[in-house]
Amino acid sequence: MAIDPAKTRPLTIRLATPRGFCAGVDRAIQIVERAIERYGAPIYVRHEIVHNRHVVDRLKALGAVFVEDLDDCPTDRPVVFSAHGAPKSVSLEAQARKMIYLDATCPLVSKVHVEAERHFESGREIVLIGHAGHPEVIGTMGQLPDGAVALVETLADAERFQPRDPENLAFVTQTTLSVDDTADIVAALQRRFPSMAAPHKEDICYATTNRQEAVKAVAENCDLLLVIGSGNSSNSVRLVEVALRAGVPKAFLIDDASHLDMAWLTDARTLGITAGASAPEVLVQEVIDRISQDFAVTVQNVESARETVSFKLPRGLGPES
Ligand code: 10D
Ligand code: SF4
Repeated sequence: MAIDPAKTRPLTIRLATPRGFCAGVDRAIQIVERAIERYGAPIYVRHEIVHNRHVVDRLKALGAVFVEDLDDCPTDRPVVFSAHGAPKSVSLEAQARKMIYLDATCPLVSKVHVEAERHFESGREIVLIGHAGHPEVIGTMGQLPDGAVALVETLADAERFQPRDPENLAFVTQTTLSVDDTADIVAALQRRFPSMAAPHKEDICYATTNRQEAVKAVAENCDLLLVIGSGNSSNSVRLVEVALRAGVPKAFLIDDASHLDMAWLTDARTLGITAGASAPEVLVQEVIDRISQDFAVTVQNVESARETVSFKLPRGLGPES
């Protein structure tokens, strides 16, 4: 039998660690699973619990119904709010309708909500660095009255932002931003408004920071880098940008192995792989398995940080209940 030369071609896969599920995603998925166990199906979920097609499809099969608006939920079924957070008006509305609701907002997003509220109570105008239209940004802005929070998306926005009172400003950020872009935006704001109050520590969360660092660590010598994740996942999209900026010639975001174009690997010797914070690890393994059918693969685990963070489930859904 003739040997297929492609199958004997060596390919090194540099696997970024940490990658994939963060503690907030893990907790949010568990909240939906436990709610289905406890209350039975259907359970309503306001917005995709996390931005991943596979996670959403699996939970749909278990009995979750995903909606964008509380108005689309019957009042006699429990509703879960997604990990990205929701405006205050949503929980107030659920209370007014006497609905059972479970808040799967990541504790690190809730922490930003609390920070913004404290600044507001101290009379400060708040700058939120983030992406317009993203549910986390809508949720954070929605913690406070209209006009209390000004959105800054880019360095250009930071340069032209005109506060009501330059001496009475604070900033907070979306948790899943590019660490490097945000540092530039913060530097511009601090140059213009030296007294601006800042978070104690970065609002960009540990998982976002670690996944971006891990991409930088695997980038060296990579001909191509694949990020496993869905197109609406902000933190996953950022990983593609980080790879390209670190000098990887090509980087793609793919949902799963079925979206892998083997032509991308034609001249590749070294391939980087990572996964966004909402992408299940099984999808990474399936991509490696698919590539191993055509190449003599060596997998190098490149570990740049160890993660030990985990979050408790809300009362009533945890192990004590
Ligand atoms: O779009 P994204 O990166 O904010 O969300 P995703 O659901 O992909 O990942 C989890 C991140 C959350 C919930 C925001 F903190
Ligand atoms: Fe929480 Fe960070 Fe994960 Fe978002 S990416 S859910 S803030 S741990």
